Amino acid sequence: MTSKDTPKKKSNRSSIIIGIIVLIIIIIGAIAVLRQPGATIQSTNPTATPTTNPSPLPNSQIPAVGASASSYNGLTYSPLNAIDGVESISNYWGTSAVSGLPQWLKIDVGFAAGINQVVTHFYDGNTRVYTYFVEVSVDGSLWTTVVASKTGSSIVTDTFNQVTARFVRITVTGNTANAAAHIEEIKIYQSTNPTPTGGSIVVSSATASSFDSSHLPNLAIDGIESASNYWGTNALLNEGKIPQWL
Ligand SMILES: [Ca+2]
Repeated sequence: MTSKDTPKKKSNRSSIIIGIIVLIIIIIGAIAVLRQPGATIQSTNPTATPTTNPSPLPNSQIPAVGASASSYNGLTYSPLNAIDGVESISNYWGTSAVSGLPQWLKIDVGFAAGINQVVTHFYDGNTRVYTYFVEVSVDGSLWTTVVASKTGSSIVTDTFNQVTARFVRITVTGNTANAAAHIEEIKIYQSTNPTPTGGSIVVSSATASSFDSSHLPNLAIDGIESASNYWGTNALLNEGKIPQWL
């Protein structure tokens, strides 16, 4: 005779089966939760920390020690207003429209400095476009153009190859509002990231046995190669005859 399970054995087996089913449901439920889009799953491959290229250092400003101009419309619009650090439509160098254009503003930084950038804040109380060019000079008499004639409004940044100069002169030749020049502030900078090329080295000054007043020694190292920009001696003077050294 086949023995039949007692009711107690049946009950135990049912409990085990129910327990297994509940466990399976719990496991399936857990997997379903982990597969939800919002579930947090620890990555075994964390994203690498992004690296950024270091930004180049900003150019450093060379303080101006003096300013003069071809003209100005009374002391209220003195050239010194362009270097007083105040950038405001009520504080600027300004000429009279009666005087017309062109008009220039000359900035003196006090020594022959390396200059590679000029930032000009033109009067911008209303819409207007100025036409201008920028020159530099070591001695205030011989000028070299570093920014050819162009147009600009409000704040304009002009960057060029670094040159040695003491003076910066900006000449305003046009203004779409009236025939006058107005500059709230002008700032002069030198590069803090010199990039010599071709294996050359940067030299900061030059001296010579003698020189003509228009052809100073520093003109031989200012980076400008031009028939009007050179060190030269005066052959008409005994001290200027060869031999000469630089
Ligand atoms: Ca000012």
